[in-house]
Amino acid sequence: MITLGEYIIEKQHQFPDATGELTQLLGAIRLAAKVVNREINKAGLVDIIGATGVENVQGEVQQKLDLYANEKFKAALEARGEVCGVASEEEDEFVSFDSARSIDSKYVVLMDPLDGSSNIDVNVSVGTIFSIYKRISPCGAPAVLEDFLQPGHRQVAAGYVVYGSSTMLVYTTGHGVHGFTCDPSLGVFYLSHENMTIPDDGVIYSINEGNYLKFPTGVKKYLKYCQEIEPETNRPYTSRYIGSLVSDFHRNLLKGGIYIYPSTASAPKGKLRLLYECNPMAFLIEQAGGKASDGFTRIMDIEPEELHQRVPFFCGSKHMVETVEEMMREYS
Ligand code: AHM
Ligand code: MG
Repeated sequence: MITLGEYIIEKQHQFPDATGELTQLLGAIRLAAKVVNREINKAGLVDIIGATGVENVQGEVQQKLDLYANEKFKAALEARGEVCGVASEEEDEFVSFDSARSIDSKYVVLMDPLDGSSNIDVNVSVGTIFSIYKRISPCGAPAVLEDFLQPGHRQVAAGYVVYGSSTMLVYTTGHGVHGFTCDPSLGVFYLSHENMTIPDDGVIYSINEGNYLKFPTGVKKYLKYCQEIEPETNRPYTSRYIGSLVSDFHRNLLKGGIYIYPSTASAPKGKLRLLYECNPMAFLIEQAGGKASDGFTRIMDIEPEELHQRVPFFCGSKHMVETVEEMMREYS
């Protein structure tokens, strides 16, 4: 039985210039994940579910647990002093940590502290997504916006926590994708899924088909392709959509499949955020052997222009993403 902490320390040698800072940082994320997990598990018991009445920067109503998760992750990251700043889906601006120790640190974290939070009230899995970069600005001064606006291929690490039927933490540092399952009686994450890989072909497609009429033609053609009967290619595929990115991603990673949140007539850039959701998931899926694209371009090659930038998202099994990209090129 290898714990997450032991595993991270054991793998430090993969980084020739390792100083232990990234290990500490991942430790802070692990701690916050446990705290948030405990609170989510109580969601039906205490008066913590339901909207606060506050809207976040995207104009969406925040749930109390969104705020709770945001505060816990920020506090854990600030306390360890291994991060000079954090940008969160729940906050308009990035936050720089200005203690003497923090401004000397070389990492920034971008996160969606509680993704899919509309699912909490109905007891469906939600998640936390995180993405870690080395800062561009010099150490010794507060973080600046440019530290956060880096393309995904510069990520040092990324991962998610899925608060599901069991709670799992899955991460990559660019050396494969590894999953850890929490033993709730001990509050310890144990290595359960080492070197996760996604099959090149899958039979699951995940998309909010209610928006069908607003989709680009390339996506409509692909959905029809998924539904055609052709036993040699295992079609028709199976439709599975939880509406909680982390959970849909996690299932597709294990079983093979594709997740799509395309542009729509009313949301030309899609819904998901490049920095908090798409880049970390793209890093993970590529490390697992899959692909992530905006329909035309590799997600991790997109140069971000603003913190809350949205982007269409096609992510999953390599051949499935390539097929929909072909249709996007042909019809869109
Ligand atoms: P959120 O960050 O506000 O929770 O929104 C992101 C979520 C994803 O988890 C999910 O895949 C998607 O929004 C679902 O959107 P829709 O309800 O439009 O299908
Ligand atoms: Mg989100």
